[in-house]
Amino acid sequence: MRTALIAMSGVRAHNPELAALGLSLPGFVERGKTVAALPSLGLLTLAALTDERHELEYYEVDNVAEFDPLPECDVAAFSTFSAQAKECYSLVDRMRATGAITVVGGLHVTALPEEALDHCDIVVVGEGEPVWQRVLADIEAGTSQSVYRSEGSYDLAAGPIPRYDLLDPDRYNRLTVQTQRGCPWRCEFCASSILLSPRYKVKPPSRVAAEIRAMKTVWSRPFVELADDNSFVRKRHSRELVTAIGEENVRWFTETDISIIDDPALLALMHDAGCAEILIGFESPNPAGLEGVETRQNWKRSQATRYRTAVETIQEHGIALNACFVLGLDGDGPDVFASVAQFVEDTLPFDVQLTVLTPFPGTPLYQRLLDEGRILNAGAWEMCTLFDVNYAPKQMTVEQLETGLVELGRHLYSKESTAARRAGFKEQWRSGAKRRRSRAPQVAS
Ligand code: B12
Repeated sequence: MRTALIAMSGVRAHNPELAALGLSLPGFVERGKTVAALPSLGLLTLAALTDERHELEYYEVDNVAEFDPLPECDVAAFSTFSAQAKECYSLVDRMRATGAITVVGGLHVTALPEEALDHCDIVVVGEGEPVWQRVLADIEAGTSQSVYRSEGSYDLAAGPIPRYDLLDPDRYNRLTVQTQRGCPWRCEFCASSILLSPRYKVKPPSRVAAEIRAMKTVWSRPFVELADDNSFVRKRHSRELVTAIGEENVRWFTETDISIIDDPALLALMHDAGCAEILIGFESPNPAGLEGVETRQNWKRSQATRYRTAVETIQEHGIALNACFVLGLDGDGPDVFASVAQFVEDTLPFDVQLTVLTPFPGTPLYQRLLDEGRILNAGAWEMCTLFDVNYAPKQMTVEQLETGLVELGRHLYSKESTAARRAGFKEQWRSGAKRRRSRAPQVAS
């Protein structure tokens, strides 16, 4: 069967001021451009599970209206997140009209399979690997069902090596490898891999290294972005993972949580293994803002007093920190914009990521805001960009939140503020290196 794998791609922001600001501010644009240049790891993984007798083509679609001519195929398989779900459905409708069997998977339709079935023939709920071959076999036999579900118990060690060879290396400035799914924490707003795998699970480090080697056959010195939500949860595994990546001689980036500061030896190992930057969700510099964000143990609230030292502890190991803040949390009032600015200016993380609280479908946050009558436009998934406001904030107006985000962005992504953070990182790294040298045992000559 001729099979087209179609990834919805590109970045989105509907707030016109933000979109305009994105054109001029390095912080928004740099991250936007970097991220926008990523392929669909989900579809590359499924491609590797597709029997060789099926012809395979991989497409990335940023603008559905311009996606023309349509691929000629028997099966069209789509991957989308929430922000582009409606654009995806319009393309699904067009492909279905050509006679292709249409299949949709990914985080958005995992939360809302019924919605997807208004457009496609088949929806895949959850992880794709355990069901993809069955989907294709059933289509071939004419016995396909409308819904296939995986239960999240799939062993990542059993996965295939993604088909990086399908990519044109000139199109990307980095590529992704996933080392884990799920997270031990339960942040109310999280719409990431926890929707696929509630249980935290990891890929064996030797497999991660094999995937990086496969990537290197396409691109000799790739910058590797781990498509993880929280890479370093199990201590022993973390060391083995970092050592394995280090042996591949690449620069890399990942996401984790603040508990990494309890393991300076791991931070040192990460630096030596090529880790350039880590991203941590600080969410709010205010203890009140953090109240209830993590729903199991109020863990993020319990870490608030460590936020200031965390930035320095990480950066003094020569690892840049991308500190992420979620604006508009229920516990934060309009003073949060000044607090974030102050925190950043005091601590100087290399990068800052500003987003607004976003009720993604399938999250506890979405359900709570719906129950409280605070979703402004139900079903407006195009607003799920992390930059657009689609709920009534508790302690400010929608306009205050929108303006606050734009003004804080203008301030923190200015040339001056960015330069100060870059310099701060270098200074923290220098003084950390000096301190470690002075602590090293003196060897008598
Ligand atoms: C890489 C990435 C991108 C790339 C995506 C490339 C792509 N098309 O996949 C790009 C740059 C395009 C991107 C864009 C955006 N992203 Co993004 N992105 C990520 C990131 C960092 C990793 C995703 C990843 O590779 N996961 C690993 C793969 C293996 O998992 P997967 O895609 O879920 O696929 C598995 C299953 O879902 C399923 N599956 C998926 N597709 C299909 C299709 C079929 C046919 C089948 C059978 C199965 C199947 O099988 C796969 C294997 O099990 C995550 C953060 C994270 N740490 O997860 C955010 C994330 C996915 N992004 C997010 C967001 C918000 C955005 C943007 C809206 C940002 C913006 N302002 O524009 C846009 C959305 C545009 C869109 N496409 O809808 C949110 C999405 C939340 C949600 N539920 O919608 C995440 C979770 C980040 C977050 N902080 O919340 N992103």
